[in-house]
Amino acid sequence: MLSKLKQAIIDGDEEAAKSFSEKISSEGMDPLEAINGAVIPAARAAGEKFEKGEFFVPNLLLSTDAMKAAINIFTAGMSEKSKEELGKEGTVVIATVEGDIHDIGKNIVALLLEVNGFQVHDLGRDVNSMDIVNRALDVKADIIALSSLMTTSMPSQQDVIDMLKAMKVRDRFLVMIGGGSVTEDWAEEIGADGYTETAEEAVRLAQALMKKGGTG
Ligand code: B12
Repeated sequence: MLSKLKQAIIDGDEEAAKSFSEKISSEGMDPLEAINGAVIPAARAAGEKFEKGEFFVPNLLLSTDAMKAAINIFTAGMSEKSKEELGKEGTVVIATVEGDIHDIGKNIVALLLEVNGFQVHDLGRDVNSMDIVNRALDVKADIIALSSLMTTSMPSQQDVIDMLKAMKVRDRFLVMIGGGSVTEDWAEEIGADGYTETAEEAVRLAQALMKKGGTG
């Protein structure tokens, strides 16, 4: 069933994706197992097809819709369960940085953080750096998580950190960065507190950062 869901997402068949997701949910599979087993691999496969020239933008948009529909079905069951846990682990402000509209990976990171007990303020995509800083100050975030999929938008991750420094509030926040174009070296160069390649590792990083130096 997971492979059928994966294929439906790659094909951009939203109705089939919904029906397989509902079936998987009703059979009682752990939603995270379903997301990791079908949705994330489908996102990767669609991305690879795009890079090889087998897929065009309309294909990707259909895949994205099918992906979002599946994630909505899996998270419907999770939200009730996680409500009482919400915020226990810490507060995160997450965004795709200015100049970048890619949000599939960021949405997965936000979702996994939330189901793992973080209170997540998802500001969306192409978000102005100052807006990110202001919201982090407003909600007294512990962590600022910044996603960037393009080399052209990576400097916006640096902007956020530079603004925190200029406002003399850098030490109030833990900053983690990620997204397709980001590397460990970049994280070091701009003075981020951490980087991971996958959403699952992002949760472990957030937990580790909170243990090391939660800002309260
Ligand atoms: C889907 C896609 C699109 C979709 C986006 C739909 C959406 N709502 O997101 C559409 C078609 C709209 C699109 C548009 C464009 N795209 Co595009 N797109 C992709 C594609 C194929 C897949 C990206 C994706 O979703 N991957 C799947 C997710 C799950 O992976 P992910 O984002 O990397 O996230 C994972 C990790 O990185 C991590 N993670 C993500 N965020 C964070 C944050 C933190 C804090 C942490 C710790 C971890 C973390 O966890 C996630 C899950 O494991 C990539 C190619 C690729 N293979 O990556 C190109 C790609 C990113 N796009 C690219 C480009 C150039 C564009 C356009 C400029 C194209 C154009 N000429 O118009 C526009 C962008 C306009 C803009 N201003 O942003 C280039 C970027 C090149 C570069 N390196 O700079 C790529 C690499 C394609 C290529 N090879 O040329 N794109």
